[in-house]
Amino acid sequence: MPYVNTKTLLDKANKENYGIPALNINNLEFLQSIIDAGKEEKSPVIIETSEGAIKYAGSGDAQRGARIFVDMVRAYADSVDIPVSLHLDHGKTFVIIMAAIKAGYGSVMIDASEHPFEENLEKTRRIVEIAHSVGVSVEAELGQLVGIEDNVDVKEEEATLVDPEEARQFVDESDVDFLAPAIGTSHGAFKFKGEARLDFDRLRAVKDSTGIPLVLHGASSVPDEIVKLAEEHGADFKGAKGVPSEILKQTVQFGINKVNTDTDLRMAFIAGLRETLAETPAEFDPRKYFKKPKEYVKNLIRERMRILGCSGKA
Ligand code: TD4
Ligand code: CA
Ligand code: ZN
Repeated sequence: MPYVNTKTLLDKANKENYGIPALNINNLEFLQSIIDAGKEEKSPVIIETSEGAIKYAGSGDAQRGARIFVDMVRAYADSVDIPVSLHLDHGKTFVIIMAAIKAGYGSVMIDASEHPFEENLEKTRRIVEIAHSVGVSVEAELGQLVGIEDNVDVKEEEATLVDPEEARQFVDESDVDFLAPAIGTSHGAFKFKGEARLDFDRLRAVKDSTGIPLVLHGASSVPDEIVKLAEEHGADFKGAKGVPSEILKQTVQFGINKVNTDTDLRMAFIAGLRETLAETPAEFDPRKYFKKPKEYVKNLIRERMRILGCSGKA
């Protein structure tokens, strides 16, 4: 099936109330695992790459990196009967956002959330105008990604999380397609010191005030069994903690449609790789020692697709 615009997938998910994982890649192997998971679950697939991934793939040349990802993802999309889209994650650099649009990404994120509201709005508007003129959809972010700490005073916390009234104004005035509201998640494998907690009331208010597809960043679960498996083979992930599946499910109920996931894929891959290297010390063919890591990544994604409700939605 086709290589599609991310908006097609997210508008449907918004209407039918399910989430789709947006899965980060840096190379071929993770893409293969994702496509296989989507095929087996009959799920739509959103692939995303960071600016760092684009530079990595292009050996420093963003135009080349963006083209490599578009070609690779398109070639896979053409060969399967599930819809596949490609998105630029956390675009901050005008030149890289333009490289992605020019290369053929279906959507881009403009992440200007560290700037004051007006400046974020202005930068987002500028990208929306360019992107929409060539049929590319746009994600923006409001608030800062930080975990909700029990001992932080409320004022400080409110300053970093999204303001639902600002969200309404931001969406109205920017014409952005998807919004990432900060509700207490953070990137990486160490999200919470105490119990995992997100601001659901705030999420619901943002959904009410905007109505558009919402994005959860920092959505990895960091499953215990993956951490354990990796640690059995030499990894040290002490204190690793993610967003439990039950909470992910609730965020979808309250309006999240795009669920950004990178850490979990990295963790599943390294667990499989460590296991393989420990068990087959004589192996040096990458196609063989990547087999189990790829399978672990695929299985993790399949489970996530079922949790978010996008299985069978292709
Ligand atoms: O936006 N993301 C993915 C972040 C990718 C970072 O890539 P670089 O290392 O190249 O900068 C997420 O929100 C995923 O969050 P997660 O919970 O998986 O860490
Ligand atoms: Ca940001
Ligand atoms: Zn993110």
